[in-house]
Amino acid sequence: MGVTFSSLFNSLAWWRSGAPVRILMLGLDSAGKTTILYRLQLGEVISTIPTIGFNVETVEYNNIQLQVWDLGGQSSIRPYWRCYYADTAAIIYVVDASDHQRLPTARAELLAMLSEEELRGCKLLVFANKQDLPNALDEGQVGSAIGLNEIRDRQWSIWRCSAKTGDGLTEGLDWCVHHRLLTRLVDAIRSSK
Ligand SMILES: Nc1nc2c(ncn2[C@@H]2O[C@H](COP(=O)(O)OP(=O)(O)OP(=O)(O)O)[C@@H](O)[C@H]2O)c(=O)[nH]1
Ligand SMILES: [Mg+2]
Repeated sequence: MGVTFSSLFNSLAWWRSGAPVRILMLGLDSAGKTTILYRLQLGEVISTIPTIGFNVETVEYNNIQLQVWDLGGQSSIRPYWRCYYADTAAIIYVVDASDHQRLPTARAELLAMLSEEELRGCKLLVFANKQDLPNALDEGQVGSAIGLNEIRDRQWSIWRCSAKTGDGLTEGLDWCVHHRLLTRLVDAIRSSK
């Protein structure tokens, strides 16, 4: 079928090369993005203030360098998200699963973002965060509320998590990282035909 070992090898070599994978973390203000970022990087919960601008950190995960950009989610800052879209491998969209009232806003912002040309085909990982709170909706309920089932033009997945306890975060990242590797391999196979 014309697949060369060298193309597969090159793909794996790229994966192992240490070149960071650029990931954007977006979501409404107070969804828990900065808490997740530092929980992933430091393994602990830090006390946060609303992000004005962005935080960027390199998170090493399974020997892979993820360059995670955590953008402020306040409504006045959201128009600037698009300045960061170029060269994004994956989006992590964080939703406060206990904030039922703002789910329609979370949905509108997500769908607006996904319609941007620069993010075409970009994988989408959604975290239904704050599962430690008693009124948190589960991942199925959050997914329906933000319209995930209507998304047909990209791979997506939703995971329930709590940045406070750490539950669910690595499962979500696993999905992201494995799909990235699979995509690279499929691209390598296609280009070798
Ligand atoms: N109970 C609970 N609280 C959380 C969780 N994750 C974040 N928080 C709290 O939610 C508040 C907002 O968290 P941030 O991480 O600052 O939210 P953000 O999405 O970065 O907000 P912006 O920077 O304004 O966009 C903080 O008080 C966090 O401690 C969680 O999983 N459970
Ligand atoms: Mg923040």
